[in-house]
Amino acid sequence: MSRKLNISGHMKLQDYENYAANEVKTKSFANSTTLDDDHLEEVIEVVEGVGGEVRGELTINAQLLSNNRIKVWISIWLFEGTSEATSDLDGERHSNFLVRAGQTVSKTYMVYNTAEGDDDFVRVKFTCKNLPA
Ligand SMILES: [Ca+2]
Ligand SMILES: [Ca+2]
Ligand SMILES: [Ca+2]
Repeated sequence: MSRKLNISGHMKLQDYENYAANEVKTKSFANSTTLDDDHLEEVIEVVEGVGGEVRGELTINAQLLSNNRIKVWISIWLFEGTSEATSDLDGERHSNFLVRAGQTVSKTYMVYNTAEGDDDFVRVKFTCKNLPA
């Protein structure tokens, strides 16, 4: 059992500002790997900061299952505080989905600053392809 997994997308971050323009940044990511019995699982981590106050962290975990299916788990965390290195977690999202053999699945996830209710956000858009190896 062997499949090729292509993942590509981007993370868009916004640092909301009261009296100035909001600060935004986009970080792209792409990963191509072969999943097989020796390499059943692939982990992608993306970390980016914006505006001196906001940091987005993304983890994608993809695992090869029976019948050439690939299960994808995604976690997104939004930190906001007095620096981009803050440990103040203000929003998070966790989800998972299945990509069957030959399928292409596109997803968009929004994470807002739910702790403080302002317009900071981390938006992750990406596409997963489960291809023959
Ligand atoms: Ca701000
Ligand atoms: Ca700022
Ligand atoms: Ca905060």
